[in-house]
Formats: sequence, structure tokens, C-alpha cells
Amino acid sequence: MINRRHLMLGSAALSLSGCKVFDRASDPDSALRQLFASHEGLTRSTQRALIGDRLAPEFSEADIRQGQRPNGSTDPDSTDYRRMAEAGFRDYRLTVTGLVDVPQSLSLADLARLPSRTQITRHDCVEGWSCIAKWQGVPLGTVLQMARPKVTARYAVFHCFDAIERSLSGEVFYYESIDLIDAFHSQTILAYAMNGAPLPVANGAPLRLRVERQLGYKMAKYVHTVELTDSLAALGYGKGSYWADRGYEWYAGI
Ligand SMILES: Nc1nc2c(c(=O)[nH]1)N[C@H]1C(S)=C(S)[C@@H](COP(=O)(O)O)O[C@H]1N2
Ligand SMILES: [Mo]
Repeated sequence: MINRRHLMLGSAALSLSGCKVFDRASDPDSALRQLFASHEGLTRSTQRALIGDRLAPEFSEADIRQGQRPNGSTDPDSTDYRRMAEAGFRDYRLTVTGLVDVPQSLSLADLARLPSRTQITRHDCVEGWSCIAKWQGVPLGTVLQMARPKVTARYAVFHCFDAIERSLSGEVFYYESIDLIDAFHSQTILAYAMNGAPLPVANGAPLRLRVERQLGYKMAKYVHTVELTDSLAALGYGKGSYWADRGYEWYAGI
């Protein structure tokens, strides 16, 4: 029953996109189909099972009342990042790696050539504030599909440019992860534009995740690598996210 529901969720999300890269999913023997069918094991809580393919609310332009309030890291200071920012992110590449058959290395121009999605959504920070903003980017599912996930893949892990913590034992770069249900959700995008302009550095330039059914800390900014894995144990302290490793929920559903 659950397996069937997930298959339906998969095909619903895919048919919405109307994009050729998803054609493979309509083949019942395809790896992507099997990928969706294997998601039952990820469903850890009743809440997670119940939300299914629900869409986060979307708003109108008139609901955008202020800029997106920058939070967390707002100005990564590594030499590499600064140099890249000064050059307008010309040398930026998004790496897609891990449990995939065809690893990807995509420039911003490559990403801009893919079909994009624009959505006006509300960002809810765990600290208690919200902002409505317009986000444009490429569906994460499109990019993952290009990389051909292996059937063993269960999580998408995001590695970021910003050192959120520094101590004698070294730097900790921001990291996050989501399961493949959220990764292939139609509103999950890698955003390169906000409120009609290129994504500002303060909000995660050149590329940040939007995963609209979860809290703000899930929406990794400054993403340089998406890694598909079958486990989160080797990441940080094993909870799958910088903030989950510090006491917040890994699945931060709203
Ligand atoms: N790389 C990175 N991503 C991050 C953070 C961060 O510090 N570093 N902060 C998170 C938190 S707590 C929030 S609320 C949002 C803030 O996004 P904004 O700056 O665009 O409002 O980014 C999230 N993603
Ligand atoms: Mo946040």
C-alpha cells in the first residue's frame, strides 16, 4: 500500500515537470521506479508518512512584504569562495556525486539551461521568524536524474562552502541532508535567483536548496556538492545535519 503510494507520488511529481529527462521513470523496470519503491524504509514517523505528496502553500507577489532576512552564515570568508564571488561565480561548479552512475559537474550556465521552477513560499526559521520570497531554480530531481541514482541511494547530502564553526580542532562546514522523497518533490529546487534577481551572497549565492515543507535550517545555502548516500552515519556526528547534530530534528516538517 505504502509502496504503491510512493510509486504514485513519484509519477505525479514526474509528470508535473513535463520534462524529457524524466522519461525513464515511466518504464516500470527503471532504476528510478525502484528508487521510489524502496522509500518505505525511510518513513520513520507517522507525520512523515501522512504528509505524502502534500505541497507547501504558495503565495502571490503582493505577499512579498520585505527582503529575505539573512540568517546563519551570510558572508563565507574562505579565500576560494571570495575569489569565486568576485568573478561573478564564473568558475562555480555544482558537483553531483556518491551513489550515482553518471557524476555531474555543472556550471551556473548549465543549470540555467535546464527547465526552471519559480515559487513564492514562506521560509520559517526555527528561531520564530518567517519571510515570504520568490525563488527560482532547477528542480533537484532534474539534476539527480541526470546523474542516474543507484538503487541503493537513500539520502541527498548537501556540502556547503561556509565554515559555520572554527575551533582548534578545525573548521566545520555547513552540511544538511534530506531523503529522496523530499529530494524528488516538485517544490524542492536548487535556487539561483530570489525575488527576481540573482541570489545574493547573504542568502546563499550562487546556489541554495529550497525544501519547502521543512524549516529554514534544512535549506542549505552555498551548496557546492550534492552527494547521494545510503547512510548518514559518516556525516558530522551521524544525525545528518549541522543543526540535527546540535539537538534539532533531522526531519523538520512544518
Ligand atoms: N550553508 C548554510 N546554510 C544555511 C545556514 C547556514 O548558516 N549556512 N543557515 C540556515 C538557517 S538557520 C536559515 S533560517 C536559513 C536562512 O536563509 P536566509 O539567509 O536566506 O534567510 O539558511 C539555512 N541554511
Ligand atoms: Mo533558521
